[in-house]
Amino acid sequence: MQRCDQLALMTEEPPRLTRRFLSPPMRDVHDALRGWMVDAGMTVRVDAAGNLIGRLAPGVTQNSDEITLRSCDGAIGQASLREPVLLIGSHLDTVPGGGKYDGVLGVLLGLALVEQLAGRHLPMAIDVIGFSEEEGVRFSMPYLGSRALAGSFDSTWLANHDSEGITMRESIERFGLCPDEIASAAYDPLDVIGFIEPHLEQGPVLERRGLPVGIVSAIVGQSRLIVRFEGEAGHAGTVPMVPRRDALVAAAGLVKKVQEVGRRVDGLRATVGRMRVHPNASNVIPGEVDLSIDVRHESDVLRIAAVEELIQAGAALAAAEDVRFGVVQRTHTDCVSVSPPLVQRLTQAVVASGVQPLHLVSGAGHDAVVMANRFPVAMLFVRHPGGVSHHPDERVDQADVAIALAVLLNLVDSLAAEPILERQPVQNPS
Ligand code: HGY
Ligand code: MN
Ligand code: MN
Repeated sequence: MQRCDQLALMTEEPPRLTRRFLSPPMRDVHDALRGWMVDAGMTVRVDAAGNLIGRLAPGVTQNSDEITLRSCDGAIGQASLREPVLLIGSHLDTVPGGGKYDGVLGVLLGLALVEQLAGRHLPMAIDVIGFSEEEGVRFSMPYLGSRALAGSFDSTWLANHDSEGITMRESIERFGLCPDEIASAAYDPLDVIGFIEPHLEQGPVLERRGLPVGIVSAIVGQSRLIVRFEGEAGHAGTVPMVPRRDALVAAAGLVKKVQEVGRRVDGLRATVGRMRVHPNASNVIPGEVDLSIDVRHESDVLRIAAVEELIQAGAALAAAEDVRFGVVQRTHTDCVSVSPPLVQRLTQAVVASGVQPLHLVSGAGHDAVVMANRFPVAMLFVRHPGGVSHHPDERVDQADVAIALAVLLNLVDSLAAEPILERQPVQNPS
């Protein structure tokens, strides 16, 4: 809990917690985590996508000070990765003005687990992963870290730029890493026992049920779009009201439509969270507007139908205002299934910790979404008092974190005593 407090001070815009992909405070987070991991006997590396990974080697744990950075100058020298490995972790980036547990809690639970395992003989390695990017804030593209580890990072994304015009390639190089080596960050599925992501629930279910932890049964699909309205800028005082080609008037109609569709389709979540207005001056008719649209549903069919309806509505609203309309960027992840054998073990571990097992669907996206395309995954949710997330009021109770840690210890015991032997690439349809 103290470490969560400490990492929450590492921010781009104090006192708000904002930590985007490979921003300067991410380096501070790496420094802190590296120190704790080395003290816990782990070998630490940062891969070319900026994921920080601490490895606890199989066998009796011992102190280690080996630190590697996968930089362009070839300073590698990392430990052999060809051994069965259990992956545990979550992301280190945050949304703007985020809370101090979303992501970080899962990384620190992995580290605390390793600390608890001190002196134990394990037949497998444990990698605690701090993913570099999950929220999609800096480059409007989520899951950059997990895509690298799952081997699905598309190198054309390196040309995308952030709001300051810095390309993803430049951001990686400025952090001292080599973007052309991202492909080598991927794990071989034959080595990976599974990926466990502990995470704050970010919702009210466990609190309502009076349970400290829960087991994720599926993660809903998610579509993220950026759409653009292009009208004609002009003088706010001299251009008559008719005819005007006001991009923001058309965009405002779509914001309302997103809410309407979200309310009409049972179980749908639809949000406009970001808008860019150009030239963004009070005395200029808006000439161009970009909107983000985030759409989620347990059913991929209903989600995609909603996205198509919104695109058609955008086109109609644009035509009514005589402005142009287009989809600039679109990413999808389908609803993700978790690994039945791993979830069964996790469920047994929850029961062994004295907690009634509850399975629940995650409405939030997680690194597990992408990892599930290549590896068996399971997620452990921790109760979230108040259920407010992506907000500074995010909270978690220490007693619940202690139970989550006990569950993870029970899970490792179970996997050490009786491995899940079949390790092969999994195919989720994202
Ligand atoms: O947006 C999400 O669901 C996640 O928190 N990145
Ligand atoms: Mn989040
Ligand atoms: Mn998260």
